[in-house]
Amino acid sequence: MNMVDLSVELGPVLLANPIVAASGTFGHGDELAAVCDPSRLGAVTAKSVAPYSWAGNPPLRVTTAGTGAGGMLNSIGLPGPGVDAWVARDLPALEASGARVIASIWGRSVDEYSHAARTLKPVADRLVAVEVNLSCPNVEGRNDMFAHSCAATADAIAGVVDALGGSAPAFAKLSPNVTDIVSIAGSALDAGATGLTLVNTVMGLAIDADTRRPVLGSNGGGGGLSGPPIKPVALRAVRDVARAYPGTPIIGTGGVTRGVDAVEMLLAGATAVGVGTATFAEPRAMLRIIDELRAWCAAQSVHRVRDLIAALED
Ligand code: RRO
Repeated sequence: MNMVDLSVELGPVLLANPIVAASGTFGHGDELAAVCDPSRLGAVTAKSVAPYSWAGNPPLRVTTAGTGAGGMLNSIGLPGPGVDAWVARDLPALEASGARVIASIWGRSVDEYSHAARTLKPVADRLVAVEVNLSCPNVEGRNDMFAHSCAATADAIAGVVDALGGSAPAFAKLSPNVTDIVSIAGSALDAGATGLTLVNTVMGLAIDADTRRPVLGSNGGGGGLSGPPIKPVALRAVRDVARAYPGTPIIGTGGVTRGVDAVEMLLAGATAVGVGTATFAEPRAMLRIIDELRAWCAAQSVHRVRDLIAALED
């Protein structure tokens, strides 16, 4: 079993294995390190930070999706310490835990994205990548996220790429809540993104029939749906984008809870695989998924996991 080479090249960076903690599901720093050893993961994506500290949304922030079929709905609302504090406190803590780190930034304007990226530039050589979160569904009063439009996506990515000045690869995190994600992905790549994270959560609503009210506490109860119900949505987005832009580094994210889910994501064209909601139910889920991925490869005589990437047949 140890003969399986799990390493993947995510753009210019070699990861020991393809399993990456998805942003927002592993804290800002080393909060989960005691239960899930970050040094055993391909990389950890920190929760998104803005140029300033931000309180996030009022409770209730997280609920089951109410589908009877698994899934989670969140309206966390981007709470965070701000990028300066993240660099000073959380990045060193993550590094001390042995994590390979992907930073994640958000903003409410192109200037704010650029500002956050400029703050990361001096520490860029300590980062695998800078993920640009263009697709949070839970910003108060905003349904027009950057990732809903080619122009806004291109403007934000161009600002970040310029601010980073080639010091770190930029990954655009895109939304599945669009008519044509291939076009949005193309805009991000044309604007200088090295890679893509596909996908963020699907916009949803949970209703409590007894109280006749939304379950979540902000934005009229709207939230982001994640977990197994969105895996087919993520696979479709990854497959379509990978076929349109072959060779693009993609972190395929959405509903991965088992090793075989990771295999499917790689076959669809992902280079690495984000795991998020599974960690909420099972904090060590990513370690199990790595073991299951290795076992699946061994059983199938796949010696190098990278040979699965975009190997989906028609
Ligand atoms: O914090 C959140 O509410 C949040 C973010 Br930043 C995101 O990107 N996706 C999501 O479902 N929730």
